[in-house]
Amino acid sequence: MKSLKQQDPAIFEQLEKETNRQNFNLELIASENFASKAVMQAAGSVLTNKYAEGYPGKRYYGGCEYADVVEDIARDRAKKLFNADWVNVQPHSGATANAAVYLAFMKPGDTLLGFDLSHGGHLTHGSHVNFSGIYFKPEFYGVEKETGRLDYNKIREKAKAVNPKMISIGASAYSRDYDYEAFRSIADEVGAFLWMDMAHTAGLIAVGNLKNPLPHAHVVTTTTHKTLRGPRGGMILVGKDGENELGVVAPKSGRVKNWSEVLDSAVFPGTQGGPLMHIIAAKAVSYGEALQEDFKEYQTQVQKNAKAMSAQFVEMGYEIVSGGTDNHLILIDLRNKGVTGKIAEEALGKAAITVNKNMVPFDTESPFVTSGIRIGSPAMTTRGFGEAEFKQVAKLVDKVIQSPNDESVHNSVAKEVEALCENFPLYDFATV
Ligand code: DSN
Repeated sequence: MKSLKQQDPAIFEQLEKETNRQNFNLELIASENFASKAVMQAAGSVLTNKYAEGYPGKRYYGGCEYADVVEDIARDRAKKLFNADWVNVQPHSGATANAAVYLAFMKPGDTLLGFDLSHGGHLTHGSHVNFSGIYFKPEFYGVEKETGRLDYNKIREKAKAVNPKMISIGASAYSRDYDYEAFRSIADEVGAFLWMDMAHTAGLIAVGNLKNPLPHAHVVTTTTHKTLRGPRGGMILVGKDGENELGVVAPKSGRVKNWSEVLDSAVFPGTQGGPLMHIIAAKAVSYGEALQEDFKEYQTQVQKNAKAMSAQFVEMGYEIVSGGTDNHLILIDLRNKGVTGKIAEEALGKAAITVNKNMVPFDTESPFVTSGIRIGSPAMTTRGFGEAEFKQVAKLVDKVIQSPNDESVHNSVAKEVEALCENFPLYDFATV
């Protein structure tokens, strides 16, 4: 068989360019990371050819004996990582994991109470442009203007006022940990399902550096490629399986179903067909990596780096939403610097620094412009950056933000970025 380079030089060329971009840019997007070669080898393996609809031991196709072992290993490792009774590793992404949760627990028109997207929440938690806001009735809680943090008394009041069927926790731009016990008591008070989407912080939770939501939430979803550093994908977990006390019943018999039964059937056949077995293999590899000692060291460094960068920005007069960070990201309100998120993102891109523009709470700009940028430490920590490098990163970002239209600044910062990246080599291949 021909190699990719021989078969399709046009695509291979772009992959080589992308490798070069990843090697020589400062990757500061909080939701991105660099997967290991072993994870990528599994993702690029022969399992891409295999249909395996169903679950281990109960498939709709022959020839699944090796796929079964792979999926069982992935499930067992994930259970161990998060102290879960049950997991489903088949969701193709975080959004499809979340779709399965809606199918399991909500009927069209039911009310969801979620973290406001414009305050740091997520598209699939009730945004009006997403199925979650189209088929269900979204209500939102958000952070306080003065503190940039959640106020649990206000969330309780809101829940009592709107009587949601489900309450969601989890965000893409919230730098603080959550009080899951408070959320659970709110959910119990109004008789709602409690769902935590830990996509951003799963890696930090796995090693015990942030609180584990599994003992408190009825269901937990995650992506696998952010702080968890696996392949692009999703997963659903349940802390304690058994009969669901909120009474989801089997359609024909009327029997109360276990949490695992409700969710397994919501993934397949509810929202997905054949699982991506090559990605499940890669998930298994990444969970194996996450169970090693050095993953705890990595996550601890991710947090130290985010804190060091945050402190450096504060020293330079930047406003960090909520004043700092407990996790892997910071959200910077740029209004006192006189640039929008859009201008900052574009100027930083010209200087080989990749960030994303982001709404800040109570933003006056549109989502296409925004007043902020979100910066994360997971990817560059994987490359070996420590606190000293992250302080330097903050200074480079500042140089560009001070002169967003100055090409000579873009070029000189890009040179500094290149030198920094050369000291922390990443990939020496475009394909595995
Ligand atoms: N789009 C992801 C992020 O950047 O946070 C969340 O799905």
